Amino acid sequence: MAKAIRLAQKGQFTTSPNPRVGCVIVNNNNESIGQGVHIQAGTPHAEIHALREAGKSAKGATAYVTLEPCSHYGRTPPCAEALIKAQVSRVVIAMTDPNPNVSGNGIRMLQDAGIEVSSDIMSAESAALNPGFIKRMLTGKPYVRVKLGISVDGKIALQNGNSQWITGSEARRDVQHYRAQSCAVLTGSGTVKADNPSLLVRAGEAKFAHYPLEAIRQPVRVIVNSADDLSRDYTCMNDGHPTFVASTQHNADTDNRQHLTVDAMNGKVDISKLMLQLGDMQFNEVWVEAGPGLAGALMMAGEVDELICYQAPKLLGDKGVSMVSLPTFTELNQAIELSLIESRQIGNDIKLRYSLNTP
Ligand code: AOF
Ligand code: ZN
Repeated sequence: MAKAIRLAQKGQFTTSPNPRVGCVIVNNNNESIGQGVHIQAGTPHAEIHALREAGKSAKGATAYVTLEPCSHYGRTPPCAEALIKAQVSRVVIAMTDPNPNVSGNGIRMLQDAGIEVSSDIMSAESAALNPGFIKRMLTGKPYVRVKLGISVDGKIALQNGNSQWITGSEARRDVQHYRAQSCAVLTGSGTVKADNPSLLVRAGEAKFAHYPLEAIRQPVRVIVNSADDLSRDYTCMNDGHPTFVASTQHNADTDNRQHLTVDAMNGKVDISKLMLQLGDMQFNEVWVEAGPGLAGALMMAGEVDELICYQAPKLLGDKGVSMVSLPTFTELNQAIELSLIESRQIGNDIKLRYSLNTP
C-alpha cells in the first residue's frame, strides 16, 4: 500500500477534479506484477493501468488500491467490474471513496463477486493525498489553504505598503508547488490593485519532481471584487489565462471576462456562498494569497482549512500591516485556535503549517 500511495503522488498536479489514486497488483509470491497511477480525468483509473500491465497473471492476485475502486460509469467504466473480470482474488483498499456515486458500492460489488476485501489500510496516508477531493465530496466546498508571508512580528507589509520581498526566494519557490496543485488561486481586488500579481505558476522556478514542465497546469484565478470595478490593465485580467471576478452584481460596462455573481452579505461577497460555487465548479483545492481583509473574512466565516505562514527573520515594527484582520476580541476564548501540523526551515525562513479543524 505504501508503494501504491507513492505512485498516487505522481498525479499530484494533474488529476483534479478527480482524486490522486495508485494501485499495485501482487502475485501469490508477493511480487509486483502491475502498477498504475491515475493521471488525468477522462483517462483510465489506476486499477486499469495496473490490470493492463498484469495481464492474465492478475487471476488469483491481490490488488492494493489507495481508494475504493469505483462502481459507476463516469467518464470511464467501473474499476470494480474490471477487477472482477480479471478474477483477482483479493482487493486491499486504503479508504472508501467519499463520492456518493461510489461510497461502499465498489466494495459491495467486489464482495458480491466472491472477492475478499480488506479496507482501512493506511487510510490517513491515502486521505492526505486528497484533502480537496474528500472535502468537496462531503461538503460541496473546496479545501482552502491561506498563505501568508510574514515577519517575526506578524506583519505582511510596511505602513507604506512595501512588501517585496519579506520572505526569501526558497520560500517563494515552495509556494509555486501549492499554486500548481491547486485548482484555483483566490485573492482580493485590493491585492491586485496594490501588487498587480500574476498568481500563475512560475514552473521553471520550482522543482516539480518527475514532471515534464508542460504537465504543470496553471490554476484559475478568482478575484473577490464586490464592486466589480477592476480594469483590464492588471496582469491577471489580460494575460490570456482564465480569471473569474466574484462580485455581488455584474457591472455590465466591464467587458467579457468570466464572472461569478455571488449573494451579498452586508454588501460584500458572501464568502461561504462563494466557496459553494467554487465547489460546484469542481475545484478541489483553493490556494489563497490575499491581504489581511480577505484572509480575516475567510477565517471568521470558518472557511479556512489550513494556514501556511512563511516567517522571515525580520521585524517590521508596529506600524506595519498586520497579517490578518479580525474583530476586536475581548476574551481569550474568542481567539481563533490553530493546531501546528508542520514546522521547518526553508532557506532563512520558517514554514509553519496550521490546521483550523473546520467542521
Ligand atoms: C478509481 N480509481 O484511479 C480514480 C477513481 O469520471 P471518472 O470515470 O474518471 O470517475 C471519477 C470518479 O472515480 C471520481 O469522482 C472518484 O469517485 C473515482 N476516482 N476511482 O476506482 C481511480 N481516480
Ligand atoms: Zn475507477
